[in-house]
Amino acid sequence: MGGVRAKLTGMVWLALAGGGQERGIRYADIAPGIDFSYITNNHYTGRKYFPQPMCGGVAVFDFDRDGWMDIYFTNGAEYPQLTKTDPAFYHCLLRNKGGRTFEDVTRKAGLAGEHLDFSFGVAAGDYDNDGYPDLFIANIGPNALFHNNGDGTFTDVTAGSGLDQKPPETLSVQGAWFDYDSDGRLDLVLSNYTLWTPSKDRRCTLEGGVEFYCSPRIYTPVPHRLYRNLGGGKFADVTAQSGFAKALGKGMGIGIADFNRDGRQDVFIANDTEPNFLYLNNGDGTFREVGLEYWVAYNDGGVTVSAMGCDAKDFDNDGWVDIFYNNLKTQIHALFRSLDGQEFEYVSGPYGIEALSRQFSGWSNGFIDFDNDGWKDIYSANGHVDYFGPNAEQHDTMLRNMAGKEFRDVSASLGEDFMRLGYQRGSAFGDLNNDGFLDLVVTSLNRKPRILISSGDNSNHWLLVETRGTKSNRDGIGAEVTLTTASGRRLYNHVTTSVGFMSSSDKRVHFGLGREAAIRSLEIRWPSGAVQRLEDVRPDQILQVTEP
Ligand SMILES: [Ca+2]
Ligand SMILES: [Ca+2]
Ligand SMILES: [Ca+2]
Ligand SMILES: [Ca+2]
Repeated sequence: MGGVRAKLTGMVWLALAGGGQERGIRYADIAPGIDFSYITNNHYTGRKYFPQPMCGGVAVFDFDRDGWMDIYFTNGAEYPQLTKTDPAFYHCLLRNKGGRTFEDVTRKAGLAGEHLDFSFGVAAGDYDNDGYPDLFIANIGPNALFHNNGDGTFTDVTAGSGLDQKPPETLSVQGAWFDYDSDGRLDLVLSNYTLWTPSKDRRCTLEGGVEFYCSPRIYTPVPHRLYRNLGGGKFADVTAQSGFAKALGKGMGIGIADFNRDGRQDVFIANDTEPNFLYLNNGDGTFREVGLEYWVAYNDGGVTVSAMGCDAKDFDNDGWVDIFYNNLKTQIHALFRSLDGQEFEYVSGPYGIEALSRQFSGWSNGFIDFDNDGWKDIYSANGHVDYFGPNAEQHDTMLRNMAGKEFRDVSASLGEDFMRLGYQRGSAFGDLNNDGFLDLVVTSLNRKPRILISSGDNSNHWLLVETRGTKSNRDGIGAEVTLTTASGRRLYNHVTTSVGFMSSSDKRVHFGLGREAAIRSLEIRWPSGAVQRLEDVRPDQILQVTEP
């Protein structure tokens, strides 16, 4: 018997190895070993205020430019006055001291956010091109821009910047940095949700007076906003003249990409209970919203769903950027495959997403190649909106991309720390220990966040590309990178920090190379239009590339 089992085990191992299934990746949560007090605190009391389920934004970014990605968390506030009356509502900055140890430097950095109200998304981007990444934070009331002073401290420079301007009572969820007019300065697109104040909050109750979170459908949609970076720390609200004012939505995640490959940066915004928007950049300062004609406004049933976070990357390696967004349970997470940038096909059914996502309520997410096989997988941070019934607490999911043909759920193989049940919300991706394998940072309502380090080392090769723009914005946001392996396999990715929901990820462009140990060429198309070609790049390194 024992011999038979051993033989079978050996055969299974060989079969898996032959099929490209590498030694298993597992994630270990290192947060319990780090001295920090941050807990995602949405002030849950049973009196259910509408924005409360959205709490715990995350940014993975290298604020001190020492080459190690740091972590920033946003936090809630006390209802109904919306003040951070207690340090339990403060934000948190963790400085990465070499990949495994982190130090809480929130106070030193001036990033506790004690003067803000209930905060949602955070977006990292170097808006003034001084080399140090800055932070934009979306809030219920006034939003906030924090300038990175380059000495470990940040200053709130919102007042007078123009980003302090938004229509009264507008609840903002997420900002995203991108350079829509290619002038080398990062502009900001802002997803807004609705008009809301505590005094306008509607109460929804079950028999016996128990409250539940009301459907967003009872709240009014609003336009998303576009702010043009004028330089000198000033931004102009160009929502009306850009065409953004025409479409009213309830914005959640923002995906930045050049969907039709005309050299201009476009914007996808997932809307909750409203049609999704795809804004194509006309190149003259205006956008046209084409969600309907490009087939991304609705799911395949032609109905609106509770679209949450989103990501825009090329998952099937055909060079065209695809779209994913997650959804509440029973509503199916949505995968849209780009058909040569002309329209999108809803492929959740044929790719297996429909069956695998039905029982999950997803918030943040991302196309990440967690196993470095060259195919971007789909991660989703899960947990229901409300606290009732079975399956309210959920675990995250990792859907493995099987050679661009279908997805398979490999969550259980990633270990107990990955499978922890909770009300997961924000997530950001990045290589925290610089081993070439992407790590995850995930918030969960009223819990300490998880900092999940990948075990890596499955023998697959990789490359991280760190772009530095000169004519283009210094971050290189919007740069498209095409990697061709020695065998001729072509892989596509682009620079963006806007991934998932309320979150901002490592801006370095990640490639998994599978078993291939040689790269024939790397082509970078910069936002300025410059095209740079590098030959014979060594894999398994963090490659810094400066725009010529
Ligand atoms: Ca750092
Ligand atoms: Ca594609
Ligand atoms: Ca993969
Ligand atoms: Ca790593």
